[in-house]
Amino acid sequence: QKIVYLQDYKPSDYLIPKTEMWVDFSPERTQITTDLHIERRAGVEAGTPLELDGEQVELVSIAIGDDVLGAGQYELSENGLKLLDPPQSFVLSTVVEVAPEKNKSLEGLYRSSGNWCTQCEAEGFRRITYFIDRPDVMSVFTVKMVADKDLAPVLLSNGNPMDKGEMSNNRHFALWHDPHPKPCYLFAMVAGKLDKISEKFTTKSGKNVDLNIYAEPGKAELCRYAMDALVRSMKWDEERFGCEYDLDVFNIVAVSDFNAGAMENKGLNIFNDKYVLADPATATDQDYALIERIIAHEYFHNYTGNRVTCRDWFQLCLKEGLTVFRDQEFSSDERFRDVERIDDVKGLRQSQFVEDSGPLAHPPRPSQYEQIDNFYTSTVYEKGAEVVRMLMTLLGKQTFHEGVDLYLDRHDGEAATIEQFIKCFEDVSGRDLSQFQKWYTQAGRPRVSYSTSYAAEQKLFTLVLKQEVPPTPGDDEKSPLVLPIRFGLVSNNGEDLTWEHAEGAEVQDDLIVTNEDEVTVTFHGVSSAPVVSLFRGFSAPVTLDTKASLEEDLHRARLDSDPFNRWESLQSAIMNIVAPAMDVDGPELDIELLEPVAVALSQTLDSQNLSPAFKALCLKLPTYQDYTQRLGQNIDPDRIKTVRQKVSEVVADKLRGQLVTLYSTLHLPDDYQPNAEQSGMRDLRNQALSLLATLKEGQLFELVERHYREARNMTDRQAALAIMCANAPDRAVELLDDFKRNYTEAMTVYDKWLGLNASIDDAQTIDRIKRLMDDDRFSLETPNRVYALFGAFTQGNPTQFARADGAGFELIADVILQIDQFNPQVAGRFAVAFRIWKNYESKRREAARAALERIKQSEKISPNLSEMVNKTLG
Ligand code: BAL
Ligand code: ZN
Repeated sequence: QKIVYLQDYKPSDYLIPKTEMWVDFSPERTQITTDLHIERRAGVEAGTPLELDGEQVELVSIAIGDDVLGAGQYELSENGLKLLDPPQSFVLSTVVEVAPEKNKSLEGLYRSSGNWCTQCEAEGFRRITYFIDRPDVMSVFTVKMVADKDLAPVLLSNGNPMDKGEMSNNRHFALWHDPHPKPCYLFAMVAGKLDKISEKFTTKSGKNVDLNIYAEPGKAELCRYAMDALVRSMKWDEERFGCEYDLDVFNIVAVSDFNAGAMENKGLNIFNDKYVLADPATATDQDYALIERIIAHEYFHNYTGNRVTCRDWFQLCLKEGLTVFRDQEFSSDERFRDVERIDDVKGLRQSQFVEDSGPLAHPPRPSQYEQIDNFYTSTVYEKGAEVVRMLMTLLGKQTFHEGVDLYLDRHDGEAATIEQFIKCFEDVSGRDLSQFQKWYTQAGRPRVSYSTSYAAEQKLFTLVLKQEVPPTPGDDEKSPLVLPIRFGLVSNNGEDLTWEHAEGAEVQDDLIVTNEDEVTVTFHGVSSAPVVSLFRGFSAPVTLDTKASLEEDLHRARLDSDPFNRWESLQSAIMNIVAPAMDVDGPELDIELLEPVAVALSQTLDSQNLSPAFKALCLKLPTYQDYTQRLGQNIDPDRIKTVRQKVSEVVADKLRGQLVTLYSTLHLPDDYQPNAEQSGMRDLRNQALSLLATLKEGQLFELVERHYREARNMTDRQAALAIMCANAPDRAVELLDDFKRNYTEAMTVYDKWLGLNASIDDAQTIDRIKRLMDDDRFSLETPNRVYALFGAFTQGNPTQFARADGAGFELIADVILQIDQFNPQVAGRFAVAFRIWKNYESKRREAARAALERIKQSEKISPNLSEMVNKTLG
């Protein structure tokens, strides 16, 4: 396969400042007539050929001005067309036809539930027409859409609506013009039968904007929460980042067939409908929070991504990391900041840390790729966001915002790079950020260890910090990174101790900044021996070696003023006690050691100061993935499961009275609201029940069943089902039948039912999944069905997916191969399920290898899948 290298970047020889399209939709074929106003870039030699990208489009005619080109005047291939000696400045007119009905890859122009829609990022526009399909070629688009009035009463594209009208033969048209030059990956069209809800928004400078959210007929009312989130996002972006909306309309369309979550096309966001549609009967609190966040994320791209875009796809994290950071900040401002932070870090560890520790490790800005579709990863997104957050920590909020302002101003309307982004922060702060920039270019994360000592007489506290970045595949030489370490010195009674002065590193207020392998920081004038609290708020994405004594962990867990480290220390205390027993050759779990942890948890639950949402997080004991990360190798999922079950039982037994009281006395208002406060209360109540149910007592299962039957919202109903699936598979199967009969009319709920079925940890699950694949409403062609069923299986059911007999791996290999025939993006994404295959104990390792080899040896696998499998095999 062809590898693309960052170092080979050169600007395009030709530019397309203006693009005019005429799109004629009909059920059989869609015809696209395009006028590209092309100019040779200044300084490029005459006679330089022009190469236009084009795939799976059928060329009907081609002309330069009025001259129709004959077969000898251009070269046509599977990947595009070439003009050997084009003029300096000219209009190239093409007519092409595409077949959206047959397009199951969901890239380019396709149909979803009868409606036409597009997905162009990263390289889908070339499946609509011939173009220079790269992000640094930006064009002003005007689009005329024509369709049958009954088939497609709604016709939408980017920018502002300019005209519309009737035509002969029951047809009509709409004309759209987007005044902002944009790369073609931000192009979008939607044509079809859709209902909508509308709102008005007045920007801070008084501009009126029409907001519309479109959904399939009958579903528009389910878009109310998304609309509310959109209005709040627009306001927040003005207040926090000064970004004001810049078109007359902002449209969102929810479609039911979509590979990703959503897409930030200029003025016309297209969404996977599971991130738009919600009401209390069908969506959980978590669904609502995700909708809020993704609506915000796509909207925020209007500046960070659209107004300033990426020079090339290596810079993907320039827009994604920054925009994830912005959506995380939005959620933190709208909800509980500390709880959001913990949730985000849990997510980061669950996906990015795992990616970073395996064969697919790569930097936020990679330097080579085969298929860019495979690089929409948690490293680019979530680690990219962490790097931006570190910039803010390092420079302070005000200087950081000055840097962002400068970036958005200096590069408005341009396609930028990470270097240009960083330069803006150097310019506003006067700080040299060249070493900091390595966070973008180096894969892997530092392991930080520390030791402390205290000299009472001199009142001297000494902290020795060491960082080491372990090698990642193909990259053994690592440099130390700049670490912004928020910290505190926690006294006996939990107060943060002060110091007179510090030396050995840059220390200001509660921030240590170091860029060395090893540093000794001395604090003078510390009045008593502290317990140090490092990386408060998870101020850098590192692995902190927690060789801390249990006492230190428990001290922080009870008293740290930083909620993140309070939660972190509780988790760390449990992991330190439990992880050794999970090792294949490890000791038995000593349950006595869990006693003080249970006491700390109990005190947490009793606290009057901590929020229900925070308490709920503390009740979620370390996850399967937390332990696999800790163990690193020789993983036996059955053993991890047995030990985790034991830990839950012990803790539940010790907290039994408290949990029962909590469950029965925590009352919520009758009026369901998906806000942070109510969500936290529901979460705490459900976590209490969840922990109790691990005791596997009949009476408790009765309580779970009652919770299901009396639930007045999907959050509680789904929680009850999940608890039953995890603890009593036989009873769960009965409840799932009831759930299917009574609640799964909405496909979003049907998907929950699929996922719950796939999460059951018993030997019948693989057969159950195979039966579900034959269900009338299941289809491999709809990504949401695939994510629901197989996502829940590969991520939420490790013991069955990684069965020692290899049946789970074989099932997923079969599914990936089937999907790859029509949707390589989704197939490639699913291959990440195998990314920890080398970490299993030998039997499972060999079974996973065999499944991967089978995929690799299969005939005609896509380039997407091939890249993923080859890299995973290593
Ligand atoms: N740009 C792809 C979808 C997203 O990250 O917003
Ligand atoms: Zn994004």
